[in-house]
Amino acid sequence: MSIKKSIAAFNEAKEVIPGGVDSPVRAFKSVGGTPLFIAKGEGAKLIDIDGNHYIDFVQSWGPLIFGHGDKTIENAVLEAVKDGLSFGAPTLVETDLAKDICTLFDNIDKVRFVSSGTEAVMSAIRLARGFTGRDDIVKFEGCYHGHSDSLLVQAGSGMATFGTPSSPGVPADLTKHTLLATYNDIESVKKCFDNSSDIACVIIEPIAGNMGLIPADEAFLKELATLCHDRGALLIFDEVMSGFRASLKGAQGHTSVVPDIVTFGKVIGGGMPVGAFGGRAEIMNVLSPDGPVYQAGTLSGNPIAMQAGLASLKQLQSDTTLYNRLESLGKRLVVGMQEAAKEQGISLQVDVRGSMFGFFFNDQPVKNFDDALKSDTTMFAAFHQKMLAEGVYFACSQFETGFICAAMNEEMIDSVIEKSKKVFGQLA
Ligand code: HOZ
Repeated sequence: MSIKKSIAAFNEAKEVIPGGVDSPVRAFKSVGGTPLFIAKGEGAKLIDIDGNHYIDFVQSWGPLIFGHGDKTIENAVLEAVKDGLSFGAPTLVETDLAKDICTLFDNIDKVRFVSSGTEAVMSAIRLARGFTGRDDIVKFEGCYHGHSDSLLVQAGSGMATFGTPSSPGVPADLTKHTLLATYNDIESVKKCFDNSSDIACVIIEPIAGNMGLIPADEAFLKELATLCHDRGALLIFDEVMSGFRASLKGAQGHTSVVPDIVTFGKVIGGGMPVGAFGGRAEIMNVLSPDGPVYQAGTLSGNPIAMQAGLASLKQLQSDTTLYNRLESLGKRLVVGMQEAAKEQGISLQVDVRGSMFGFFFNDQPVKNFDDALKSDTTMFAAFHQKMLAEGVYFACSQFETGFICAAMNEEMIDSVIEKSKKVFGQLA
């Protein structure tokens, strides 16, 4: 397999784009090799500019639950484009999409749209602070909530991939209100509350996807919700990744815990740049122009992105067996890979939530960031490279999640398991 054109394209990009990429994890730095430059996506497959085909388990880092080039979403976008790209004024489709979300979630009376997950979370935090009149926030080590200043502390995703605890350029003054707790460890959260009476909110990825896939335990989430409630802090579920991925109701389809605010991104835009945050009316009404908490965006609620999101959500709601199908494909994949690895004496820890899957090169259960960091990243890098050469495109970091899309089938999954058998044999 030749990737000559991708190598040349990467070198050219590096001349004019820092690191040759517009988002750091894409650079393949932790797995070695060259990022592939993509020419086209077709269903479950990616085609690079050298003409190589890959089964794509990244799916644009989550948004494409129907795979590349889904006709319904494509047509919705093409129709919308004919009427204009952006108005910076209200359109009917924003209300349609908002109604869909509010109907789906009992705890969401109102929702506001933005253009990215980062914006959604940043705004949700400001809202929680404005609503409670408090300044401190609690986040968990290894959870990633976008790249706004106060959340870039012990963050997952690219920060975990590159082993950076926090970013230069973020003044300590801006992170001094961010308290850190350990995922799945309620005592660590209690300590935060013992140390501060000024906690506005606790933000959590209830199904963590940015330190690899680590779901929160139900008992932990319940205690967390009680603690927040008792101490007058809001609980924010960051469902930018798990929203409409882990189930139609995201993590809320897997837990009885009800958060005060939920953030969305990725799937909600059907592949277009969309983020959203929503909650009870009493909280959301604090937002400007009804209330004093300011939040805005020129392209927020952009009609093309809204139509893509609406088309995506309508399809998700109409196919009642979809999530079960995707989850069984995910389980088939990780269990097959786990068995193949075991035959070669390699330990894999695996998990699946709806269409999200994860695997760690680790011989111990992974419950938090520290556990995840003990994984064998050298082995992961070798596995990643060799699977790529076999035409399988996994996320280029041990600390990211894999995604199943509706265009995949059992035959495709079985072919990947077969390829993994060959690769584990080479790695043993
Ligand atoms: N932070 C994203 C994954 N968790 C990566 C986004 C990208 O590089 O496109």
